[in-house]
Amino acid sequence: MWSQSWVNIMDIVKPYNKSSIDVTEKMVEKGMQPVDMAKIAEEFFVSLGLTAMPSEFWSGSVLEKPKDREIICHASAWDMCNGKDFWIKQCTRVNMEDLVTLHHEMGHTQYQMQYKNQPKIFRDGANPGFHEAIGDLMALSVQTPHHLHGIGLLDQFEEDEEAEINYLLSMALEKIAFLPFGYLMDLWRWNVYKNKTNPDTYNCDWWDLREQYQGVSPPEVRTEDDFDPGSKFHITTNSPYIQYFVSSIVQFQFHQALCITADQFDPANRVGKPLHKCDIYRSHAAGEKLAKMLQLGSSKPWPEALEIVTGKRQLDASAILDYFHPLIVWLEKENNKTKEHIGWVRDKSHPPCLRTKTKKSGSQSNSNPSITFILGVFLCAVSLTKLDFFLVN
Ligand code: X8Z
Ligand code: ZN
Repeated sequence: MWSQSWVNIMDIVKPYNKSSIDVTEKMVEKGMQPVDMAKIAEEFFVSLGLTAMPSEFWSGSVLEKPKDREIICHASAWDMCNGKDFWIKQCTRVNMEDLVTLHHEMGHTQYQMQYKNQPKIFRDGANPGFHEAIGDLMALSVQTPHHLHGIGLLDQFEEDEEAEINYLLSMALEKIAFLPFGYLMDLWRWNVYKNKTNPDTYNCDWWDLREQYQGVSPPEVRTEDDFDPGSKFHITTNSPYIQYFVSSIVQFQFHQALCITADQFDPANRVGKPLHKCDIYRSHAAGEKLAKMLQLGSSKPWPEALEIVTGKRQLDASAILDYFHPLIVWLEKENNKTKEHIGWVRDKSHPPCLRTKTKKSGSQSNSNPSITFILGVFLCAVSLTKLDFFLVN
């Protein structure tokens, strides 16, 4: 709905006809349950020498959508701050997307458990982007075809160049397509706070950013009667979003550094040991480094935490470029061949959003004023009669 992930168009844009790297079918075929998916995620953390989920995690977490009540299904991780109760809440569906989300949530839990001995004030991520990055970092290894095969979720997979491009393209539809969205969410919100955008232009300003950064337009014309940013959980719950943008950068820095530690990536031999094939599974050396950073919580400035894992103190997007290098080369070649236009232009004859408002805002937006008045008089009369009755009795 928000075009924050484009991986669902993989079927249409897949360059080569190779076996699927989506393991959803296999998960269903195996009769996998949400708890089994959580065990897969836990096992990965444990393989690095990190902490297993405590019994309180298994008894306190909500891993499935309750049948008897409504809950907010947006996945979240909870530190109850007693050093024991670490829970997640996820209405897990049995599919690959939710398997990745389970790793994401458990990344929060692992971080919370690692810094539990810090004073309360430091029990947080080195910065919010670090907190969002840990589970995704695990998923970068777990999603590799080689790893999925190893844990019995992928029967066969090809290892030729075409299969690699397919894989990298699906990862790019997830990770690269997210970047403009991760950026514009808070850009829009900060514009609200700065009064650069106001209630009369909330929706069209949103669609301007969507078009400018993501290159998307709505399937039907929107107006100021609509409030599309409000469809996003983080807008209505006032949850900051820029951390997901930071996470998208820093998780590749962590991945690159830990892959070198695990001897799974060799910067001097990118063909033999490329970054996108790296799987840090079972590397205690990588786990030790990561744990050292996680245990700091927010007790040190984030560049210091970053330095422990990467040896660098700055956010740096070159690790993403490293990861996607073969795809970049391939895309440049293909786009040259097809003379593809790089970018997008607004179709001026079809504006995505009209800066008009037909409905009045407020609870009585559509009501007739005279009916409202008569109703008001009637309700007043009723309450006065009741008051009279009460006083008399
Ligand atoms: O909100 C989340 C997590 C919980 S922290 C499920 N994410 C963002 C989103 O869903 O919009 C993870 C990716 C981005
Ligand atoms: Zn998160």
